[in-house]
Amino acid sequence: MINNKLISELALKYGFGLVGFSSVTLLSKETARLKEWIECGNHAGMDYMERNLEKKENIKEILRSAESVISLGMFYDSGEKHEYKPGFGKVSRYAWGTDYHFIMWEHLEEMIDELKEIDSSFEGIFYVDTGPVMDKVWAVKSGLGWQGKNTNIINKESGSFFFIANIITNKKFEYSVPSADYCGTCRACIDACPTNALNPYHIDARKCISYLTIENKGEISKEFTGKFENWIFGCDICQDVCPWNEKFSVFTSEPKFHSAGNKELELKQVLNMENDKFKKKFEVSPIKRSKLKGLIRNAEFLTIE
Ligand code: B12
Ligand code: SF4
Ligand code: SF4
Repeated sequence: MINNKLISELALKYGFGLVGFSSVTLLSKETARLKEWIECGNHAGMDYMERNLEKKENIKEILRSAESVISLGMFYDSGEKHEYKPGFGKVSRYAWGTDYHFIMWEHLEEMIDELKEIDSSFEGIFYVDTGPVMDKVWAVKSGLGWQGKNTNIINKESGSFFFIANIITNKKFEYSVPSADYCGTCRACIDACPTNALNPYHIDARKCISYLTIENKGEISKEFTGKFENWIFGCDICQDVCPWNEKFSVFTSEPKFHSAGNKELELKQVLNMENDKFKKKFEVSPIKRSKLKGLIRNAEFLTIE
């Protein structure tokens, strides 16, 4: 029988260290905030954020029979640290190994196949990052953690270095209790952000190094010169300074998240890289997303800093 216990066992078996359950509801308040965030231009050039708002609000538009959302978290902190090497740019830890989408999709497919074998009436559609689902909102509803002032989801026992997957399903469960907010008076993330992208519980992607080095298709504005703290792809500052990560970060059990030699990239090597070499080196890495053109732009920006 499909119940909380079985799902929790399977989640662990397939590498998800966090699991929680929420009942399907309309996300009217959250999508109103999302709309406002977009209307103020905070999504920068991420036009895809404007699409499918109706599905984000009502996930029954994705699965008519939806009753619950199973939220899952997969840890990716390998325990390794950045090294400070002159002439090298730092890569965000989420991109040190294999692209998390590939790893999580594979495990989710296997998990859903197993659930369908146990009960052929089980319906489940999963999303990780891409897709018309507000991953963080469901993770909070399912009790995986609270949304911190740095806007990431933080778990009191394990920090925030985990990716989120959500399975929309037709089955009912006992539902989780959302976590309290444990940010308190802390504002370490806000004070540490070198580009002032954060206000409590609010991010302006136009100023976020993660956006500027990954999603951004254009140039990097000169206003950020000298402020990148050597990040060439993504940024971990607002999570690295968070006391919940400093004290409680749980290390990943997935060897593919360990560094594949991509923790720091040599700027000279990036600037002289040919497309064939780029494609080969980053074939299964999240770094592929910026394309060679974007990575070279980032390296050039760091060399003028
Ligand atoms: C767009 C996007 C980005 C953008 C915008 C970041 C953001 N905070 O949204 C950019 C490119 C900057 C980005 C960066 C990163 N991302 Co990203 N990103 C997404 C994506 C695709 C959509 C998120 C979204 O809807 N944003 C829109 C805004 C409106 O959402 P929001 O900031 O959460 O806004 C809410 C709050 O402001 C809240 N709110 C408003 N007022 C108040 C008041 C209070 C008191 C509270 C509590 C809340 C609150 O309401 C809003 C709506 O719910 C999700 C995947 C997905 N499909 O959901 C991944 C996702 C959020 N990213 C993720 C990751 C890992 C990252 C990076 C760490 C990668 C990196 N190292 O470079 C950074 C972190 C930067 C940061 N500080 O957030 C993970 C986060 C996992 C986690 N544990 O939280 C996700 C969930 C992907 C995944 N499936 O694992 N990302
Ligand atoms: S990821 Fe970096 S730039 Fe973006 S909000 Fe966090 S500290 Fe600021
Ligand atoms: S650094 Fe402090 S304020 Fe920021 S998310 Fe962590 S606990 Fe919250």
